[in-house]
Amino acid sequence: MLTPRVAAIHDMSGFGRCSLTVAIPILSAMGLQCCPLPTAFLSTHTGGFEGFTFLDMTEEIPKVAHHWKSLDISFHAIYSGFLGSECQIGMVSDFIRDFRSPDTIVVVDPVMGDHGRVYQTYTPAMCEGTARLAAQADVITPNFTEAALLLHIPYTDLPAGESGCREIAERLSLNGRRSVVLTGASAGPGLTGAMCFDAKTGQTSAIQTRRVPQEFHGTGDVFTSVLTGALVKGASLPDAARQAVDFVRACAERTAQEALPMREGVDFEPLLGLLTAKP
Ligand code: PXL
Repeated sequence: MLTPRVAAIHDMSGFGRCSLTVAIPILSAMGLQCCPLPTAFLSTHTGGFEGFTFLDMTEEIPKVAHHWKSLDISFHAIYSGFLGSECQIGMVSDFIRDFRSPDTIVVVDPVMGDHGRVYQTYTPAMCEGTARLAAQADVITPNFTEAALLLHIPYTDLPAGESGCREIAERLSLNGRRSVVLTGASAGPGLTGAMCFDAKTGQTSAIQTRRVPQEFHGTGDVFTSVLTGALVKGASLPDAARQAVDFVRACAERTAQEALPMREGVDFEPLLGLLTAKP
């Protein structure tokens, strides 16, 4: 059987564990072929480091897409995340149009910010573009900051509690046409996880775990990489979210125990075996 392929369109940050340095090992550990299409090369990610380098790779994107098309390569999933410039968003949108087949799962992580703040390199025009790109997705995985931006409401006005999370996930579904996995969603005290609206079943479900009382950088990328891998392997949306929630929790627990600096991301490498074992 052909090992399923995932086109992963993200930046490559040399240090700090996020985007491609997370997606490649996780998808590989899950038995999938990750085909990276880097949007930019940075020395570190932008969350917590000063003076990072940023090599914009916008011009490479259509060239890579053209070459892949000439080779007639198809993908079981297209997974996009952090993008380097406004013009890249249109290119990713073209990539989805050109490479999507009826069986392709398109996962757009609408990366724009966290903790109520927009990332340093994301302009208002990029946030608008991200919302347009997300409209092409089968599945989106916003955190609360990104949900507020997509819904055009202030972060502090988001509805609260489990019913609030349900409402957010459902309101983001474009009238039930796309699946939504709202990350960092808590259904009660001491809990965290995801709230999933599944466009295939029309059901909304909370996937929860005990919260590790600390913040970590890059958990969104770990989460969406596992979710994408599990969906490609045929899991339902709630089952894929369960695998992602459990893996992020294991990583967070280990990173907290080791007392590692938040900006270095989660210490996931020693835990990759948890993913290889899954069917
Ligand atoms: O984890 C999202 C992300 C990806 N890539 C870069 C980032 C961030 C978040 O800060 O800075 C470069």
